[in-house]
Amino acid sequence: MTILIRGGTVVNADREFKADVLCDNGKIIAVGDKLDAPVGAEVIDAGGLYVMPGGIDPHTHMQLPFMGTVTQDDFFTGTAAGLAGGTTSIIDFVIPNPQQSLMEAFNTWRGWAEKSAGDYSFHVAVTWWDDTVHADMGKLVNEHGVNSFKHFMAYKNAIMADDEILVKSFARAVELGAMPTVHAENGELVFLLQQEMLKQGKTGPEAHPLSRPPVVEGEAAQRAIAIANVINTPLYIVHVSCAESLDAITRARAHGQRVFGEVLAGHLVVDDSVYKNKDFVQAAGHVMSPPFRSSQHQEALWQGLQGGNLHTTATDHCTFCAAQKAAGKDDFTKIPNGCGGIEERMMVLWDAGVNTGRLTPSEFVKVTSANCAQIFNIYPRKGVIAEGADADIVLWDAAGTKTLSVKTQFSKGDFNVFEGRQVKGIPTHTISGGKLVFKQGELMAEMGAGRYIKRPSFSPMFHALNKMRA
Ligand code: URQ
Ligand code: ZN
Ligand code: ZN
Repeated sequence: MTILIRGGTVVNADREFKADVLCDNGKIIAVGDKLDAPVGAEVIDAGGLYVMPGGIDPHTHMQLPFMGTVTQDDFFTGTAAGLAGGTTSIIDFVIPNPQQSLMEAFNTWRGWAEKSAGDYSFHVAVTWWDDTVHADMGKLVNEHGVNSFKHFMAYKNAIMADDEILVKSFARAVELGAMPTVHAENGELVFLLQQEMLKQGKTGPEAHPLSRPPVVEGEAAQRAIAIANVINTPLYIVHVSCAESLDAITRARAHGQRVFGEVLAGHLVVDDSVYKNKDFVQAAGHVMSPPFRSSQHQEALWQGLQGGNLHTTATDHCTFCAAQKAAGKDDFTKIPNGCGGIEERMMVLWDAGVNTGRLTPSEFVKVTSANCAQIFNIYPRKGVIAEGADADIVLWDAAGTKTLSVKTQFSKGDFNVFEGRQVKGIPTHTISGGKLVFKQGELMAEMGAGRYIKRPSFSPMFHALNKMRA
């Protein structure tokens, strides 16, 4: 399929410029002035629109088995919803049960993801340790294009990685040229506080944030940063939600340590007042970890994003419906943790970021696409409008408006944490793998059209530099 995008303003992480963009056979083959339309090409008039790299969401959980149930969106519906919001690639998670072979889990998730409508890749979680885990990490990096390993420091008695696992896995990652990532909450403290809440008779969703205060996240972030420092590996901290963990990242970076931070669109604009809602469905619908925080943390997170101490935005798209959340009706610790957002992330970031002057359009591209591609080593295949890059493109109408709602979302599930939010700045067209898959509200996602994206390991130099710093 040949597509010529004519008359738009291209926005990359480094600059904005007027140019036409020609796509053929899944790739961008030309970016320039007044390009001719090849015979048979589809011409899209991009006059007055921005032409940007398709969004990359580095944190999703499609059809995740978790807390006794499975998330609503599968790899088709979840990636299709992403395309409707301008996100053309995801990095999801393979999460082996403790004692389950990493390779076996990886192959299971690969099978689930074949139905994806957009491109996908996987972080693989290290939830236990023995020599087979050590060996499987090597296979995953050297044979399967995995270059990042996740560690849940929370979720005691389930998938929590203790310090021994962190140390052994980080050391293995640095050998392999792979990036360790962490969900930074102290799982022991969360467990203690959860029991305390229940003992005090606090069983409702309002107890969820009380059982995971910011200090619990800040401690775990600092601990992971210290371990990474001693082992000399870079570190990526997912869903940074509060000033405490952001401060730990900022301090580490100020001392030259290579630590990257991810922030969720939800944590940037939704605050903890949601948990005070007397309606269980409304409050439980916002139960995710780390929880939504009080408003001063949002300001800190925006400053982190603007100041370069937070690098990517994500969603942690992990959708459960009201019936699933009701599992925790009488005990908040049993409410499946997770919220959606893959469809709304870019619109929320544009509306709350660019329209307020916090982000320029180029900085928007950095935090929704380019930085993620660079951190996870798939740039310039992804994350830029340039000759040779994948034809993953979103056309953006800065004057377009929309009210975000479960009533109009493509994502499955019966809840939307951005319900009722009116945004200005919306995608009008999404091109994925060189095909037009979304146009003026109509979604033409194709099951199975998405490809598994291999992410090469980092060069030894990357770590040699680290060692030089010691
Ligand atoms: O912790 C995560 O990232 C997964 C299990 C999704 N759930 C959540 O509450 N964030
Ligand atoms: Zn997490
Ligand atoms: Zn997650």
